[in-house]
Amino acid sequence: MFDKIEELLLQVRQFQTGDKNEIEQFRIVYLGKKGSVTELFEKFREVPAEQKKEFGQKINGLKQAVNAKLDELKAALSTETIAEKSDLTRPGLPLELGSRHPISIVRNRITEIFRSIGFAVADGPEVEDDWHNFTALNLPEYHPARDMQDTFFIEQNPDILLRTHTSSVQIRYMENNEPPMRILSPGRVFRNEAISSRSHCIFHQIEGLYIDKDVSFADLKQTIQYFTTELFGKSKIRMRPSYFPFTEPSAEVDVYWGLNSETDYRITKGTGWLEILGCGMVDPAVLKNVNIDPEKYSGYAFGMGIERIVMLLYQISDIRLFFENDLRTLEQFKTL
Ligand code: 2U9
Repeated sequence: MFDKIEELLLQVRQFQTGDKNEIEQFRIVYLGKKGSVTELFEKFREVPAEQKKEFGQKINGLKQAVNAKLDELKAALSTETIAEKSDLTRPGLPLELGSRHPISIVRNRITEIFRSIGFAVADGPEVEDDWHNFTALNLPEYHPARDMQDTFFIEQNPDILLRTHTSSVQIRYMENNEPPMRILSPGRVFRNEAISSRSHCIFHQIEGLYIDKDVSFADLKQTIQYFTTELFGKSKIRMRPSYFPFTEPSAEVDVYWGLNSETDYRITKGTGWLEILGCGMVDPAVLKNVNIDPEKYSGYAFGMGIERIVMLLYQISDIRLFFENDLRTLEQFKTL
């Protein structure tokens, strides 16, 4: 009996194959229901008591040798098949090329236009305090923007909030720099508004600010006209009087889009004119708040919503598409 085990052990150790079926056959011959190792385990009962210990150790050793051989053969088999099936000289899978978000495409185009006439890009925090978002900008205590209805407050007394415009960036910049300055502040802003096809609680703005000696409304108008010509290829603009707490005088700017197509009629409501931004001369009270002498310096500022311009340029009818991150929408901007 012990000789038989030794013989089997030798056979197991010497067994070699690279064939999947033969490996399975090998397993059945030793460990199957009628396999030799299984049969030896069944004989254990008949073994005299004084030999039980040695016999037990031997058959366990044999079983381990079979399992070790099976592992060895299977491992060799899988490395062999990987090597056989792969052509290691083939190039890897191509990486899918992503695309810029339409908001980023248009933001970059706008910043490039202003960069070409000397504006630098300034950045600031999205979580702001009351001073930089409201008080320094001459927004009075009773202004509706200061209401819970319109602003997302994070803390109250002292008030910490999500900025409602990027004007706070310009306040920070003016506090830390000396005129002359020409800056552009693109960024995300937050307003507590109901979400619909044309309004969203998060959107993007670009604001511009120029402070120097003798800056006039004529400078503002020329700059805006240069901008609309570069961005839309349209140089006919008009300015309508308006009101903002931080500019005086203030104006809204319309671009003459024309009435050459049905789309032109639809988007301009039959007038040919499209409102694209707000602007004005920086209010002297704002300059005082950041320790710039309004007797010595003057400046202009303007602001626009990026979504509105993207929707115009690409004829997108629902603002929510910008925030859903649906690849079917975003992929359409791949080549832009
Ligand atoms: C400072 C002083 C003045 C920025 C300005 C506008 C007019 C304006 C709106 C356009 C659409 C906001 O996104 S929108 O809803 N903005 O009409 N913004 S003047 O004036 C400033 C900014 C900073 C220190």
